[in-house]
Amino acid sequence: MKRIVALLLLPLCLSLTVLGADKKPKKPNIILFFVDDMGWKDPSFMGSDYHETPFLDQMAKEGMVFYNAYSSGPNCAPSRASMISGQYTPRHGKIAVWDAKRGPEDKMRLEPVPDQELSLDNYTMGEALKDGGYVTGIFGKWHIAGEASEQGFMVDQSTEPKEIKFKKTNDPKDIYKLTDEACTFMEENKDQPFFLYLPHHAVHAKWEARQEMLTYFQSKEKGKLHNNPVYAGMVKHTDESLGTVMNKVKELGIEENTIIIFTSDNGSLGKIHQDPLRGVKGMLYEGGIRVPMVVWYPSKVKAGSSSTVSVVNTDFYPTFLDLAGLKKPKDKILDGESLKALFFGEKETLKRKSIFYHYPNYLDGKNQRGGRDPYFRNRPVTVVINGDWKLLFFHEEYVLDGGFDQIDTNNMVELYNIKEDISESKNLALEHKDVRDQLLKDLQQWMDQTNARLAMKPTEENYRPSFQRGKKK
Ligand SMILES: [Ca+2]
Repeated sequence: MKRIVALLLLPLCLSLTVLGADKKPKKPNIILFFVDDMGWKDPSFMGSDYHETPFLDQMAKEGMVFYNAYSSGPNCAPSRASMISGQYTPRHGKIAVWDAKRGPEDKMRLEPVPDQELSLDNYTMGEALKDGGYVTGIFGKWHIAGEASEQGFMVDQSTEPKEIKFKKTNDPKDIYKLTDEACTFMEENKDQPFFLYLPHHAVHAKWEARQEMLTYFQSKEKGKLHNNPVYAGMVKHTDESLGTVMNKVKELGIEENTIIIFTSDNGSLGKIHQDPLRGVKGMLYEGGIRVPMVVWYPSKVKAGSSSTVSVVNTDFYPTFLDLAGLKKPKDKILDGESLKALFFGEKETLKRKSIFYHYPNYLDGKNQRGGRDPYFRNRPVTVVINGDWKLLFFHEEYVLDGGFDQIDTNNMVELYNIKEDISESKNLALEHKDVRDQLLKDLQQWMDQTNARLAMKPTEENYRPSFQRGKKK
């Protein structure tokens, strides 16, 4: 009898043990595969007629594609600082790459808001995940002030672009070296939750590809949209890295509990066309900020799913906390919103109404595609995207050309319906004054909340705007 009871109890005990193990939710491994300067149309599945991205296409088939994904900035440092801190630029001050005054100074009508470094006091997503029990590692381009190891990355194998020696290594942008390091990191940490941040130096200029890849694309028929063999080669090398990472996840048997997010830090250079998008890297037009984005998490994210909700990389910080079951840090404002419910197909919208950009700086670039003027890619600007509508507010015209009172004639705003006119070809500021003025109100409220300052006359202090009649500057 005892023996029978024991035999009966044995499977019960075993199942209890299993149940017990299941009760404690396992934190998912998080892999952020972050590419530099890859445009919205660069992957095959997004419409390139020349590039080849078989692994990314496969990831898109097995995961979820975000067709309206945005970077939080039009170039490297502001986008990365905003993503890692989870905050818009006015809160952390990293608004520019190198300098807020880039380009011909005699053509700058205002003094830009000075660029600041991301403070070491800023509690980053690296620190939040580390404190939440994750092993955190970075392999590639940090490009924010200080060291990644000081901002929560326990394994810091970040490098500067100048350290890449392609001629010597035959490793374009160190893609294969970084991939190997990332795979070793996963092997070593597969039994505990890890956060793998893999910000490749690719596909940033200067373009590099191995000879055999180059030969292949040189002999391939050129597309109408894309036609550069070196760039195409570099894109394919990067795609191979993604494939290696995905295969390593499968090989380690952790694919059920690992989420991979693929995206880019900003739009592409002008030579790599992104038609129908207007503008290039460095501009706040869609070509500068719209990026490819795919989420892969086989056990939770439906294969072949997609979303047209506008998302931005500042959403990643709260998303990762949410996925990991961690609380938002106290005393820290996170500007993004968790995307977890979107990923899991539980919701189809976000609470947020708008996405904002604040770039009160000058960025050089002569006669660039889609630019507003021939001297700069960016003049001081603040932008709001609200659903189908997008408004760009230009500081120079506001400060120097009559302010809000002269709004109908001074060209201080551009308004686009980006659903109907994704090319931002028709400024509707005069046709839809109601929308224009409402968006300006939203912008002003946001600028007050974040203390976002205007670029100013050189003798004056930076201040905030007022979009009310009769309040003349
Ligand atoms: Ca970049």
